[in-house]
Amino acid sequence: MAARSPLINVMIAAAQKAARGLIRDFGEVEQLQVSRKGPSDFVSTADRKAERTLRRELVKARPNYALLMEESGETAGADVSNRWIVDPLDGTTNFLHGIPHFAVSVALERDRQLLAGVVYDPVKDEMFWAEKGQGAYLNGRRLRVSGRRELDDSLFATGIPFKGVRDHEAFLKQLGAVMAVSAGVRRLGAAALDLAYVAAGRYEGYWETGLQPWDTAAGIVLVREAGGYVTTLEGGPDMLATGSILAANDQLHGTLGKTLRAGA
Ligand code: 2AM
Ligand code: CA
Repeated sequence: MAARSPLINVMIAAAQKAARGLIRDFGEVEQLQVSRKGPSDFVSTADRKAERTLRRELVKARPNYALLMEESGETAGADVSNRWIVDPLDGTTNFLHGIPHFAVSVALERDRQLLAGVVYDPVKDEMFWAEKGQGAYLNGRRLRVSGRRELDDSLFATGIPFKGVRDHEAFLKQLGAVMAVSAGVRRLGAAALDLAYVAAGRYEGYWETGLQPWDTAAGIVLVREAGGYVTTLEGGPDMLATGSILAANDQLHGTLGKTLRAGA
């Protein structure tokens, strides 16, 4: 069993507590699917409740840290070097539709560097966690990105743009380029888990644009600590600021980037 630092223990405990509420609410969502209006108000409430739980737990453990959270935005802290970056419910559309693939994502940024990340999928009870310099883990098992080096054996994940956002034409070109040379492309709808799956060697790589910092902050630490590379689609370092992400194993990061850019 891997030794967890006090910091990781705080993050895991907070994610687990929020996830307990989400699982209860997910049971209700499955019942509400048949109503005409659907469960959307109920899901917004579940999401906000999970965020309140995370805020309470994280503030209790580290009272001075700043927070950036999906629902409530930025909260300044007396400690200017530490900031939690939190998504209480990543994969909201899945949750809303009764699809059991969503996660709680918690990252810590210190002096503007991502230091630790936890991504918890409560349905599968998969706790992904990583701390800079300490490796990435799934529950108690050390993670390593996949060793596949050929595109035609490789499975990739992405996010498909939807109504009202992003450049659909550019995405279709990227997808066309990757589907033509790979073993397949998946779209499971939770960015934090897509990154965790790259860290776990389940996918060789993942790309998406139009994301928010809380979608990717924890997952970036996971991929790096599992030996993978993370950049923007263009190969730059500003994933959180641009919302553009390209994560892959060390063998294929460059090749995936070239394939995507040639497609665009
Ligand atoms: P969410 O479930 O927390 O909204 C799906 O492609 C991924 O994009 C999910 O991780 C989703 O996070 C994220 N995403 C970011 N911005 C979004 C938006 N405006 N609408 C829907 N999904 C968004
Ligand atoms: Ca999200």
